[in-house]
Amino acid sequence: MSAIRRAILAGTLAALPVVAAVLPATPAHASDTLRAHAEARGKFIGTAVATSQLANESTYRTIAASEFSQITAENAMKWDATEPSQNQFNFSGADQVVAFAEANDQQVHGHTLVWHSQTPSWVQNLGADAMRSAMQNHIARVVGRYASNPVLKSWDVVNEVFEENGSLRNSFWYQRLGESYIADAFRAARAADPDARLCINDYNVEGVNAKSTAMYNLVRSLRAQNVPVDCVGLQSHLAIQYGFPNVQENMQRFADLGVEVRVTELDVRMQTPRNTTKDTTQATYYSNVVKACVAVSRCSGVTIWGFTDRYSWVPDTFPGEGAALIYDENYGEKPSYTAVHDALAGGTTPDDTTPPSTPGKPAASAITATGATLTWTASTDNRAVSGYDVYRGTTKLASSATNSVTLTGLTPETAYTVHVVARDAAGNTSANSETTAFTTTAGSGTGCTPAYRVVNSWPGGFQGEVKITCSGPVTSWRVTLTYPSGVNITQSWSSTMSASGNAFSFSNAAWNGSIPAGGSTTFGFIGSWSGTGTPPTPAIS
Ligand code: 9MR
Repeated sequence: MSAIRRAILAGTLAALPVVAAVLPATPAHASDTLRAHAEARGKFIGTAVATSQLANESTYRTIAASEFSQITAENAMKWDATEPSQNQFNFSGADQVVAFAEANDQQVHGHTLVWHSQTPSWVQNLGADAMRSAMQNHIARVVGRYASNPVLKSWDVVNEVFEENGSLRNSFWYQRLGESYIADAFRAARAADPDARLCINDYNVEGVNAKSTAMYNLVRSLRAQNVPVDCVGLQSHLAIQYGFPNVQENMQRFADLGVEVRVTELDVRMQTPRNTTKDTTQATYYSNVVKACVAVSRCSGVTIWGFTDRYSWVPDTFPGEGAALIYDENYGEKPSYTAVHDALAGGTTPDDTTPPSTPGKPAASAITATGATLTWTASTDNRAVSGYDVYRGTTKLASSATNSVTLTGLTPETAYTVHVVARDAAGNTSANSETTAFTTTAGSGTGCTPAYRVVNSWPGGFQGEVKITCSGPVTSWRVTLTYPSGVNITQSWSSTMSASGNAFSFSNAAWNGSIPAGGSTTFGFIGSWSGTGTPPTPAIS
């Protein structure tokens, strides 16, 4: 136990000297603080801080100062705090955080300049040109204020710019200014402080998924255009009930773009109340995030979003959930504290060497020309199953955090024999599940594009046509038209038709299955429907 922790328990905090003075020189000792171990590894360990607790609670202050080498203002640097009315700046909270860091030899991470939330309505109501100017002015003033201060050398320039599916968030910024506001914000921040590391920050981007891939693509494209994006912030608001994402793999792909990666807002919530099992799982999550950062050299550190369960955003936002931090409500260290400590110290807990149990044999359903859904009985693990990988032989087809996955991008009319492997956060993998075989249905053919048109229509009926054009040669094809209800295809030519509900599938006739590279063929049909006017348009697959 460290001197600081002993002092906290003994109630002798006031007697402690300024924290920087008690930090040991590297190498750190097993009993040292989180920050001592992090510093020995060249990483930071951070916490979000709230200004009212910094001002009013000495235990809070002492832990924030002694255990962490980096702090982030939980709210005090957001737009509603720093510029509540246009050009009326208020830096009282922000200055308080910076002064605390200066006094305790800490770094500050600036959070955040451009966000759709906690931004006053006066900004949201501006027209495009005025909004762009207000954004640039805000960045110039806020970043500019601390540009010469060596403790504040990184900023979340834009925060949460993506929707969950990876498209750009339809925020007022995007609606008024389009995508360009992102590049403009980074350029303004660079101009205001050429030495600060400039980050794009988001949640649900910890593992490899659609949203993190969109972020990856945006960072790559911005950097290719010389937009100054230096760093990617992975917020990491995790929950033990949702499984552990493939954090290290994701961090590494960003690192391979040449950007700094940082965990900016780590917490691991659970359904309350706590129990030993949940605490143990939570500790594993904390440990694995820290270990991933330790393993990826471009990961600069991990910031936890607060440190005590006494103060956390989680219960207000997710009723029934909480206990997400590493100290309990009375500032007692939880197993997650030990996990972070040991992960930074190099691991004094025995490594987890127990693999998950073998997953059940996958069942295939919803098989199409290019996809299928697999579902299997979940594995169990001594700690927690962090995810599953689906293989065809030795080729990994997909990964999933749950016991189900939808495969995409398969080849039509092809037999697949697949198995599933479970893994845990320590990287242990289960034995292979039993294999399952399925065959994809016929598609329109590799590289073929069907073009649909209505040739002619009359009240209650129409004549349709599909022209299939292929970039590569095919020997068979199939096109499915799925209409809204009320449409019936009564007759077709140059194809063989089968119907299933409102889905009408057209396969090649014996004589027109072969289409050469660059060639095309056309089939037609007569439809009836109950409405009037323009015939309904089908979905084409
Ligand atoms: O923890 C912050 C909480 O006190 C605020 O009420 C809330 C307002 O939106 O923001 C919380 O912090 C968020 C952070 O700024 C951005 N990422 C998500 C965090 C948790 O909601």
